[in-house]
Amino acid sequence: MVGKFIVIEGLEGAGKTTAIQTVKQILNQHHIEDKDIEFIREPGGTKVAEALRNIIKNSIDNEPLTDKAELLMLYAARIQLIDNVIKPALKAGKWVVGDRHDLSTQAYQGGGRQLDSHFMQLLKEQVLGDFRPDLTLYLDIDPRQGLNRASRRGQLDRIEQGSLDFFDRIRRRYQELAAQDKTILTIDASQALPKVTQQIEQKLTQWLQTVSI
Ligand code: T5A
Repeated sequence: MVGKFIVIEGLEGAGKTTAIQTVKQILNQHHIEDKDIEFIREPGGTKVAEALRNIIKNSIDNEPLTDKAELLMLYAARIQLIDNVIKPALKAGKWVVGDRHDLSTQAYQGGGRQLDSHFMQLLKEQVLGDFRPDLTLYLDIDPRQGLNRASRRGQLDRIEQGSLDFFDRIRRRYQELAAQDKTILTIDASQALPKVTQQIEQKLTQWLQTVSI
């Protein structure tokens, strides 16, 4: 059996955590049991990657993080996770369900931080090669609505404190990339939770019919 790598993407408060539960239920309905699914999040998912997550989200002693340092830490965390967790799981026939992956970097660091596109492309190629998710569900939401939801959860972290312009650029880049890539399916995440769940169920079920399980 060959496992597949499914990723949930979107801005803060888009509903990724909730969507992952829906994905799990749909996979279970297709006889892919919990023991055959590895749930991961980025940045994070290994001891080293979780330590980097903490620095990326909070910095240390308010030391300013440069945009390039942030980018390099994200790729360091990602390759730790890919080589130590994701690839071994896929090789063992498991399914991997991820909360964010490289599309986040393209949107946040590429679109949001406006880092040099050649440098980003080179880094991506060198670190990831041709490794990519089989399917990405992109939860599209206006950052005003998403941040409003996220702020109800408590204090906003270093990245969440970015300007609305920053988040508008991220959303635009997500939308551009989703429009160019057939493996990225867009979900309208502005709707009430039952409607969002319904869209995910429908799109994922359709996709599962196209892959051999
Ligand atoms: N980052 C990450 C980068 O900059 N580059 C990268 O390459 C990567 C990988 C990670 C941070 O790192 C950045 C992006 C992030 O800033 P994180 O905590 O993993 O941080 O991700 P967040 O997006 O911050 O996680 P959130 O919890 O904010 O977002 P979720 O998971 O999308 O939202 P969720 O499901 O927890 O929902 C938030 C609230 O909204 C409610 C939920 O009940 C919850 O209370 N909600 C809804 N309410 C009404 N209607 C709906 N449809 C709702 N859906 C959810």
